[in-house]
Amino acid sequence: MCLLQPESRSEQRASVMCVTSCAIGLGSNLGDSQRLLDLAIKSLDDHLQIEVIQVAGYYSTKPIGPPQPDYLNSAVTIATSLSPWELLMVLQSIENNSGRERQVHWGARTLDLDLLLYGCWYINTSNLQVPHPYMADRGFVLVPLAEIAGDWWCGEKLVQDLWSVVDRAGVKLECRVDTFRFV
Ligand code: A4P
Ligand code: MG
Repeated sequence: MCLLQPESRSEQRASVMCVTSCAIGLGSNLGDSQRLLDLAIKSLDDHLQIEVIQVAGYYSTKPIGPPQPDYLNSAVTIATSLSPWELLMVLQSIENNSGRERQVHWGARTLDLDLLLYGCWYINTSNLQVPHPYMADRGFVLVPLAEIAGDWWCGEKLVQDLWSVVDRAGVKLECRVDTFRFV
């Protein structure tokens, strides 16, 4: 799979010397969720300080939280020279561009982008906690993430070890993203 097209993009990124590998979780259960996930991944990759490395399959998942439609969830790994807080702002701006409204906690949404892992960093600030505080308990996060980052550390455990014990019921592969669907 090749997400990057023109060579000039690599050249533009050549000046980026200090990069960190990160994992982002994606979720959507309002609107055309498949297209919204495609667009979000493209928006990430279009950012000059972010390179999308791997894209997991898209999974339909049963909602956790108030009654609402099923979700489409996925995960990507990226390399970035942004700080965690700069990256969070980019994620929130992509969410906002999708028409995301924040009315109900854990309620239905066009797009949710969570910073799951930022290298091996532990972050516990008022607006950002990494590793994402609930990821170890969520099949909808760990099933796609284990596909592309099973050997990454999440705290003191490997992602694949968290995956092996999490409840994976209700998480069903919808499609693989072998060729990126540029929109
Ligand atoms: N924030 C803190 N740490 C992070 C982080 N690591 N990544 C803060 C992203 N944001 C982080 O998020 C609220 C605040 O969390 C942000 O302002 C940010 O400063 P939000 O996206 O505005 O609200 P939210 O998503 O409703 O809350 P929260 O607690 O992030 O919920 P989650 O954990 O994202 O869960 N069921 C299924 N099947 N699939 C899903 O994808 N998602 C949720 C939302 C619930 N149920 C789901 C799914
Ligand atoms: Mg969120």
